[in-house]
Parts: sequence; structure tokens; C-alpha cells
Amino acid sequence: MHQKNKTLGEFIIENQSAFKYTSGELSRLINSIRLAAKVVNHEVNKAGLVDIIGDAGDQNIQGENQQKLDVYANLKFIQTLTNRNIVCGIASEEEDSFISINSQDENHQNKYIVLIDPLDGSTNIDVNVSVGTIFSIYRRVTPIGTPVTIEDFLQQGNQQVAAGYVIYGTSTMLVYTTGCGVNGFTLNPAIGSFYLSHPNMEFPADGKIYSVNEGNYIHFPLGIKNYIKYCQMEEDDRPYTSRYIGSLVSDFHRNMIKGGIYMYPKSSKMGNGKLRLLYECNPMAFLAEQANGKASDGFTRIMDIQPTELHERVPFICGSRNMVEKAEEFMRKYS
Ligand code: P6P
Repeated sequence: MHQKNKTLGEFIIENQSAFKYTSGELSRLINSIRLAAKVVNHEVNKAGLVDIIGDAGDQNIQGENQQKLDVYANLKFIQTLTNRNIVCGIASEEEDSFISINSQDENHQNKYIVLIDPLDGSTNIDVNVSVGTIFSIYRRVTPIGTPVTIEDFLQQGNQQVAAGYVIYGTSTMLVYTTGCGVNGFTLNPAIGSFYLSHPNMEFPADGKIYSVNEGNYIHFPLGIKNYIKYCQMEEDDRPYTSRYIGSLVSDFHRNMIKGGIYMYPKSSKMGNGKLRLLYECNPMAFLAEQANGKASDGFTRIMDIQPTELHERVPFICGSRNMVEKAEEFMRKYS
């Protein structure tokens, strides 16, 4: 069990040797994400304030042109990852195609690529609901010394070397895994350091919370409809509680702590659901499995899906293992 209250920096150094690829680069990569998270956190936390100050003109209080926060977050993560000269490629929800990084990287010598949703749930900012950044890290598969290709980004989720999220909520946390469990770090804004507050995070095998946008109910597959009715029945430990924040990171985080299931199924309106495989579902699935939870599209393990496009969407069911397996049972029975 990791000792609480150590800083993220101390934790990374102590656990660097446990990581099979360790060369310090991944540690530097996690550190660059830490820095970007603090910069974005500062901007997200004063979003309302900036709106007030923004009335004074087009400038925000740093004198920068007012930008949509997800565009701002995208820029900050890309700048930080590029300036640290650690990655050879980046893909982002905010970028149509992947970005080949060769700034100070003499002939593409860096080994890692990052896929990121810089500010998931950003529409919630206007109503002061928590949002998050989601990231996924792989080693490149094309030869070092050449520019990255789409092949480096279309790897199965089971090849991830690290994944995590930042949740900008009542407190700001960085939660990540390198394949050795899931650990959560809380930012102390007064000094700008992240402290290990949630060591070895795990999904309870069972939970009593289900998270789904029930406004889409009539469009869901029969298996999902019947699973939702199962959650609502007066029987055994049910009915469960329905909690849906509309922010994947927030619903996932609460379910991991309390136990629960999150579903964004396919529907007659969205044939493959809404969530993106590469920079939403795969990183959350890696975290879920590292926390003894489960993640599937209702039939197939998320991390075994072979991606074909950078921004492809998949149906997503994720959370407490026994709840996901019950939902999969309904999907098989009524498919
Ligand atoms: P809906 C945010 O846009 C997001 O990608 C997830 O964070 C969230 O769970 C989901 O979409 C909300 O989508 O269609 O229910 O509003």
C-alpha cells in the first residue's frame, strides 16, 4: 500500500523502477501532464470570473484573446508535451488529425505518443459542473527516427503504457495508472503540489449507482432498456440510485469510489454511441481494469477493440465488475 501524502513527484521517482519500460521518459511525461493540469485548472477555476471580467472587452485577465476553454486546454497540453521534448506524436479530440512532434526531437527519437481529450464535458463549465482531461499513452510502433504515422495511434487499448484523467471538481485530482494499479493525487492549490490522497483506488465489485442519460431510453437497444428496468426493480439490493452528471470523468470517479456502472450505449440516434474509443473509452477502460472494474461495449472488452479511425466512437459500459457483467448478460439475452 502506498503511503498517503507523498507528493506526485516523490511517488513517480519511487515507482519509476516498477515500470518495465523505465527510462525516465514516462516519468517526465507524467510530470508534463501534471504541469499542464495545473495551468488548465487555474483557467477552469476562474471561468466564471473571467466571464465577468471578459465584459471589459475581448481580452481575458492575462491579456490573451478570450478562448473557448477546451481550445485553451488543448493548446496548453500540446504546448507542454511539445516543450518537454518527450513525445513523438499527439492526437486530440480538438485536432482533426494527429500531430507529428519533431521540435527539438532530433530526428524523432522520442518513443511515446499521447492521445487526449483536453476538456471532456466542457459544456458543463457554464453551469459550474466539474469537467475533466483524459489522456492515454502508448509507445510508438513505427521505427524510431521516422515521423509517426496513423498506425502509431490506431493501437488496441491493451497496448497502453499509461492512462489517466484530471478532474477539475470541488478539488482538482490527477488519477492515473502505469499498469501497476490506480492512484489519485489531490492538488493543494495554495502551493501547487499534488499529494497522494487516494492510493490503490479500486471499484467495489458491486455498486448501487447507475449512470446513463435516460432521456435516450426509447432509442436504446432492448438489452439496455431491460437492464435499466432491472436497476429500478424493488428486488434484492435494488432499486439502485440513478446519478448522471453528464461528465464522464465525474461519473467514473464517483462510481470508482462508491461502486457503480456508467453506460453510454449505442442508440437509434447514435449507431456507435457518443464516446470516442481512443481518447475516452480506452484510457477509462485501462483505469477501470487496473481498479478491478470492467469496461466493454456490451459484448467485447473495450481494450481488445481494433481501432480503424482516429475519432471513432464505441458503445461504452464501464464500472463495478459484477454490474458490468450483469449488463452484458442482458445485452446477450436481448440482442
Ligand atoms: P449526453 C461530455 O460531452 C461527454 O463526452 C461525457 O463526458 C458525458 O458523459 C457525455 O458526453 C454526456 O453526453 O449526450 O448524455 O449529454
